[in-house]
Amino acid sequence: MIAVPPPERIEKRFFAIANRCKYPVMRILHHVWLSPFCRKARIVLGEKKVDFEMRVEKVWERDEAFLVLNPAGEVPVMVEPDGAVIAGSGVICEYLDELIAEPPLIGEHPPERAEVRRLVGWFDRKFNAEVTENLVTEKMMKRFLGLGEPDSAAVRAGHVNIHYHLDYIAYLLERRDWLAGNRMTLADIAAAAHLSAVDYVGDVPWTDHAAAKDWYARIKSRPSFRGLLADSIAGAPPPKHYADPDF
Ligand SMILES: N[C@@H](CCC(=O)N[C@@H](CS)C(=O)NCC(=O)O)C(=O)O
Repeated sequence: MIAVPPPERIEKRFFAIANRCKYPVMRILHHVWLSPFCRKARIVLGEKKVDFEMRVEKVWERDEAFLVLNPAGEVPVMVEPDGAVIAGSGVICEYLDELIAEPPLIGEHPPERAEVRRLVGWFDRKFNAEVTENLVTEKMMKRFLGLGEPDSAAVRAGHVNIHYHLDYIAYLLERRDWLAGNRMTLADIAAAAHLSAVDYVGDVPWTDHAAAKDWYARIKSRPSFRGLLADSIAGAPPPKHYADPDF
């Protein structure tokens, strides 16, 4: 007699096959070059040892198919092999940390998790507004989008502000091995994602900030960072030291 699987198993298998036809098998990360938020998601995917493909999304074109994925019109957006859409860097990183246990990137205990999230917010909001926007967005995004010359007052502000942030990194590292505690977490990844974008435009004053430089060298040497270091935008390559482990 032929053993017939129970209906719920047939149903599961049917959906697995149907999904395979309908959706790509690989995880896809929609991104734009030099976005610190996309870089943060890329490093987390690397730390979790997850294979993924990257698709450049011209967010400024407001493509309808992309707006269906994320009505906010922002990258990063991750599409899972089963078609599930995860939008926003914070959501993607939390989702991956819940989905794949090792290595834990948001900490184990509530106080540790609170400190990781405080620092992720620090870099994604404060550093972004005071440094990344003033240097990377002004210099690169404006150029690519044909929005004119960088605002020199904004660029000057970015050059001044970055020193305070590198000092703050040194202050934290006098007390801990990594930014949020004694292991590497999403706080380090968020900070490094922003700094790597600023480093791409050659605007991180590493020589004045030895402690921050040593910490960045540790992150830079991780396999999860390799993809970022290989980035080279046509017509705007990074400075030589960008990919160099002994920068
Ligand atoms: N809070 C969002 C911010 C993402 C974000 O600002 N993405 C920018 C690129 S760096 C974007 O897609 N901007 C397109 C737009 O605002 O139209 C996140 O963490 O993912």
